[in-house]
Amino acid sequence: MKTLEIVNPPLLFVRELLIGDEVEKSNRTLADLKDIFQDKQSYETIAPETLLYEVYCYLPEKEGTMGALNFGITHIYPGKIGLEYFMTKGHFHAQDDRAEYYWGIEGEGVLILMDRQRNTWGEKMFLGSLHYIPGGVAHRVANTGNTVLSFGACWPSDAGHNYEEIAQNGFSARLMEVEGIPQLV
Ligand code: M6P
Ligand code: ZN
Repeated sequence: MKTLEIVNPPLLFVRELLIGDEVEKSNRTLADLKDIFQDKQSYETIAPETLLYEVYCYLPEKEGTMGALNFGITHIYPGKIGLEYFMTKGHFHAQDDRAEYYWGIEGEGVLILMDRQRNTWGEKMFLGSLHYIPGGVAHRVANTGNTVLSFGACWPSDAGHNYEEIAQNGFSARLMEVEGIPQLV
């Protein structure tokens, strides 16, 4: 960066799009979420390469840098496995006390939260919804609508992802379509 120079920003965040040379993209398919959904029979009827969600991330510092912040936009496609909505893997943070913000950009969904006592609850997500996720609270997002659900996230670069606990024990409730509406059961 040159002193006194005024330059273009390295990133653009326009509606649901995060654009920049250093933005990294990752995809999650149904195969990546094997064992996460309850209905194994329905799971078998859907192609394993089906795209469930995409994450666009800007990680300005090396993962693990204390004091730095990561930024991401996630797009979850609409769909269900049995009565359970397409959703993210969900995680605690590896540094358990690290917090995170999520916010809704488009579509409809539910942010599923679970604390260390395994109490699970949800917050509705929609354009303009803002969600503070305290440390020690696992978080997962489900798309409950018929269109793409996009949400933003900002989290400390030293938070890390602890997927193992969720892979082993899951959340204590699942977001299912019951009598036509999303409910935690
Ligand atoms: C948000 C952030 C990311 C996370 C992504 C997908 O963008 O929380 O850290 O990776 O959602 O969620 P998950 O990693 O649980 O699949
Ligand atoms: Zn997180």
